[in-house]
Amino acid sequence: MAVDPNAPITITAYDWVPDFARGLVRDLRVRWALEEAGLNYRVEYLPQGTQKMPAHRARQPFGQVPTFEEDDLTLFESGAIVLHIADRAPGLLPEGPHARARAAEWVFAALNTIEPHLSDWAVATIFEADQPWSEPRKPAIRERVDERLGELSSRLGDTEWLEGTFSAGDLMMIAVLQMVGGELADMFDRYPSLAAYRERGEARPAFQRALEAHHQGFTGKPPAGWGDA
Ligand SMILES: N[C@@H](CCC(=O)N[C@@H](CS)C(=O)NCC(=O)O)C(=O)O
Repeated sequence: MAVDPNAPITITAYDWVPDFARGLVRDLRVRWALEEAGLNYRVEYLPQGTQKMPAHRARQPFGQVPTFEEDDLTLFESGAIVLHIADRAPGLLPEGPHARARAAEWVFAALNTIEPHLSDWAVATIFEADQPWSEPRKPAIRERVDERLGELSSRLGDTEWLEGTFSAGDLMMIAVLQMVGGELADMFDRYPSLAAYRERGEARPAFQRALEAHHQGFTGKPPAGWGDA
């Protein structure tokens, strides 16, 4: 295990989230990058609500997780954190400036081209599911997700990783593809090479260690009033 209470790197995560969010909270991608890089880290667990308090907003202006702290460096945004980790450890960024730029390009594609549609889907089906506008929006969002996954699948083809060797770009893309579940899960039937790609990522020992540590972290209780009608 790379979780070590004396490690110089600290990340933040929640001590409790509802079941639907477990496996999806974005500390997972940071843990995965740290595991791939072989870097020990410790975790500061935030009880729900404290992410919006000044102490945490000082390191994450939007009151979210994850964050990354080491020495005098504090970072927020999972993409920036993963790229920072990748930059200092072999195995997540290939050799050579062009190859590195292409790996970074896929990190941004995951976060900026694929994830927003999956976030829209989560808003419509979970966070605002009870709002009258959500049900009518679902077909259009689903179509956009399908289009993007089809395009990604076409580019990936039968190759193992997006740019030949596993990189931070694959890590972020596969982390984002974790959001394709529930009513969207059938998309993987239409794009089997994408399903196999995600499975290849999930089979990596570093992913498995990160996922286990992610789940083990949920030792807190729901906030007062959670689940009340
Ligand atoms: N763009 C940010 C998004 C971070 C984010 O959405 N974090 C969620 C957990 S996965 C969160 O803390 N949400 C609480 C909130 O927004 O109040 C990143 O990639 O780090």
